[in-house]
Amino acid sequence: MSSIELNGEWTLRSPQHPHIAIPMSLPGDNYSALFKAGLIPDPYIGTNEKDVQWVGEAQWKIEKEFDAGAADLDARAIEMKLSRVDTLADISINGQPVFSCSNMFRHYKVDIKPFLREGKNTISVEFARADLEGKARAERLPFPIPSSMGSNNQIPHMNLLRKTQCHAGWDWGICLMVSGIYDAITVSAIHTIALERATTDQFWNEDGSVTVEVSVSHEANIDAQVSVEFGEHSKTVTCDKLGETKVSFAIAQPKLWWPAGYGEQPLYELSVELDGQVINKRIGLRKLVLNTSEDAVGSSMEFQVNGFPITAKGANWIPVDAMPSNESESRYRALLQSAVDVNMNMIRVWGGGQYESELFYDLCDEYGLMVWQDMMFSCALYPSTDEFVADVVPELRDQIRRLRDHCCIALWCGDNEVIGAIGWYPESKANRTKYTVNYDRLSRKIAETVMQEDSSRRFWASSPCNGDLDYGDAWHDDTRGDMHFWDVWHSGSSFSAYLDIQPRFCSEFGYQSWPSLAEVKRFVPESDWNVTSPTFESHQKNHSGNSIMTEMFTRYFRFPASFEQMLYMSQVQQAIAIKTGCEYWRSQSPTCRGMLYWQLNDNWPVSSWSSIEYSGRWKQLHYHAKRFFSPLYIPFHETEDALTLRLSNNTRHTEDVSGQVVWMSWAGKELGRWDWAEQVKADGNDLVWSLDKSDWADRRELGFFFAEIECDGEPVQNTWFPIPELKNVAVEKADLKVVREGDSISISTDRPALFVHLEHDGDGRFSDSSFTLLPNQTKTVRYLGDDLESLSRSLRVYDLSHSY
Ligand code: BMA
Repeated sequence: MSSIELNGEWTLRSPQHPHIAIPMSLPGDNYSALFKAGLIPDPYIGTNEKDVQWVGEAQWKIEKEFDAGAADLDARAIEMKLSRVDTLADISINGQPVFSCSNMFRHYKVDIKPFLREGKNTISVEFARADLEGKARAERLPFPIPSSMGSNNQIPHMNLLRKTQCHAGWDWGICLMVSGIYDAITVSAIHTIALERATTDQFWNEDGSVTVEVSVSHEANIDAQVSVEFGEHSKTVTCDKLGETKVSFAIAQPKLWWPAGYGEQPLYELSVELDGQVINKRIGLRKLVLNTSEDAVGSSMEFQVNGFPITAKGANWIPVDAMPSNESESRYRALLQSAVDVNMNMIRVWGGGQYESELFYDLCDEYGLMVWQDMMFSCALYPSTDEFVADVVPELRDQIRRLRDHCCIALWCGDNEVIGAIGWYPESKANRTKYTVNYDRLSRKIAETVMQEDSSRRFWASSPCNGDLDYGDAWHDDTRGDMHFWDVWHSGSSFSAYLDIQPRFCSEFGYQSWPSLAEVKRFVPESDWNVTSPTFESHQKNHSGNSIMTEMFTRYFRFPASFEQMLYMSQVQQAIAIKTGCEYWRSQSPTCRGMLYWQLNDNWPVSSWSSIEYSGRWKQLHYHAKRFFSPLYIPFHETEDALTLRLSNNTRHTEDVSGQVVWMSWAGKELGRWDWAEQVKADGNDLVWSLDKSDWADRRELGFFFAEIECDGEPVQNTWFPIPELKNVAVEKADLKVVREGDSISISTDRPALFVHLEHDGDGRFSDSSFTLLPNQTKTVRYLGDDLESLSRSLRVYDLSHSY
């Protein structure tokens, strides 16, 4: 270690704005510093986004004074490590240039000892304008490489910069061209030998035992001893002269790591110590393969963990915040906890964001969330020039080396929708061969680098993709690969379009909603409480988003009575959309082995496809996800001649399950009731009940079907509407009785109440919400949070019958 501290307070200046000299805290970004100093308004409130664009149109310089003691300077070398430097940065110490960065995703390491003097030193980082560099690079290209300027990015040529692509805006994202350094800077004194990294490999034996091989990389040709501890075992060995020392541990009875819902997540502590430098990791032992073997339908797309087939359930992840200073352990924890709380077991780190922070992957290891990891290329074409490839290869090397020991990572995927993007632009449509070869040149390089660094996992060229060297329409191919299905939403199809496809693995499909009233209160001035107001339009980045949602109301529902009811109903609509897909695809198990909806989170308050609002509040969809992703679930499906209920068991155990189906009229009269009991084997999907169409289909308008089971001691319900266009049926007004005592809220009703949803203005969530409540039952919901004051002041209970 060294006593040199480079985190904490720096001073931020801009040559274009000489009056600015304010504190900026590292890790952190310049926008946050300017906001904190009162020099810009909160970019997330009202229409402020447009007023803060000048920040991205300036150069910035940050500077810090620090002390170096005599003891520090005694070291043979002083290593400074930097990562997530955003983006074009020249670093100097005491006025002497040290090095330059040009790639936010690279890890930089430099010996700063030659630049230091005893006592006071000054370090400075000058950030050049990314937008101008993008233009300059575009001019140097041998042929144009188009990007989604306008529909996603507000600034051109982001695809030529190795910077988080959504910093320039996205179809859910604010445009803030932030700069700064977002990981802590570390400084280590090297006395005899530098420790570079430690990585592990798992070699599994037939008898279930595993050999864990730890490879320690260090400086070559220096005599030293390295100590390695793994779980209960430890070894101290002499460093290999060639610079890589391997230490193996045989684990006879490994405690296996499983995805959430399939088993536990034991993690073994790994600690490597060399010359005072220490690397600590936590290692999960598991065998993971992606099975893409041929089957009756085409090829499967199935992750298997420890030999067991997994149904991947989850959502797509975007960066936590458009201003990276707002990333915090508590927000990462809350978001990922919210994912496991609704029975997710996979998160896709989407290619337009960032290789996530270490904390993200630590938490995914701990919670049992598998990670589909995209490389950071998204929705644009990318160059395959020597210059670009030379920037990308070391980036991938740095990232794969950093991440490969996280057991959560299930797959390396080359990009998001870049194969698809070949079909989007006039240039590439006119010369498809040239742009396809261009794609493949970069893609090969990415594949090669990833495989060199980690051959234990599969490389998947793109999401969506039909397989290696397959440039077919992965958006609509039900036979193989992963699919992005956007016909519902971008193409305006009705929700029933989800029932027309049977994807092998749907890695993106989404439906937007507006934020809840509680969220709106945090960023919309009351004068703009209207979905076509300036604030609402500037917080809707998908050009036709507001029209799509409004038009969909007219297909399914009686038009909501007020602004507040429009917000509520937009979330009902979103929940129905995503549930329709997931419910059907679960009923078709094992054809479909993955459902990752778009998107889990928001990086600022916005109208979007997310199921969790920017503040962390669960939308109705998130409560529904807990049911349709439940390890035991009861999907309804209308076949040609019956209504069926199946029991889908996504566990490793045989389960004995019993439940009921109720057919109920809108007035609350039982039209039928059936009890059933079934033993379903591990990973099974059995028919448990069916009702011939002759018994109900000519009376569709009378009511709805309701089913319930228990999973892990908690009820899991499902409601099915014979006529999905609820505007056409006689839903009766429900008289809801709500009694609150402390954190417990009891609700009862005289008529069936649909999408009963609880909301209040403060933080926290409810144990259940957006549920169906049958008459003459009392449902008790618990408030999980610590803002009881807000709960008692602002609790609101919505239901469908009062939306119009
Ligand atoms: C997808 C994503 C994102 C986008 C979303 C909604 O395909 O990859 O680029 O935000 O659609 O349009």
